[in-house]
Amino acid sequence: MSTAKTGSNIPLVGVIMGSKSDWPTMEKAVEMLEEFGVAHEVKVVSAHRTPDLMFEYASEAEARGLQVIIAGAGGAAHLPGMVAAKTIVPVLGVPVQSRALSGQDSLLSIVQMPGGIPVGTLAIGEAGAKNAGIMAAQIVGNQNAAVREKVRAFREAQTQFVLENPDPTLP
Ligand code: RP5
Repeated sequence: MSTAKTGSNIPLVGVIMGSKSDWPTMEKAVEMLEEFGVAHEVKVVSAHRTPDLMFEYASEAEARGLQVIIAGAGGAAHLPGMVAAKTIVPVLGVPVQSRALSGQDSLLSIVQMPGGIPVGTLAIGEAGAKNAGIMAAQIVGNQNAAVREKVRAFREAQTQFVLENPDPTLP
């Protein structure tokens, strides 16, 4: 499997997306994983164009040691739900903003899972991708103190920045 890996460790988080065109959105998730030092891999896996690869990826995820899968897709966004159907590794779904319907289609495709097969669905677009990266780090951080403390520091710095910049009229 030609999976792009970052870092030398075995990946704990798999970041997959339906198309290369999803990368400008999904890289926001990867930026957060890199900030928190979470070993991860990145790959295009399409529910519609490479269905066998999608099944293989999902089927092997647990044995390969993945703790979270972040799956982004747009339009008729079946990737997160279908991956979730083939693994018990938690799946976070990112609705990519589509051209035709601004991501409303992506959101509804991902969020409306039938009871029994959960997908943790984030917001449409870059905010959702960023939050998926943070949430994946929080899940990994349950068992990894170094990651947990990096998430805590990020949250504290974010709070401090707002408190130190209360005047909205200043540049
Ligand atoms: C989905 O179709 C992908 O996730 C992407 O968001 C959308 C459009 O894909 P491209 O036509 O740009 O490859 O499967």
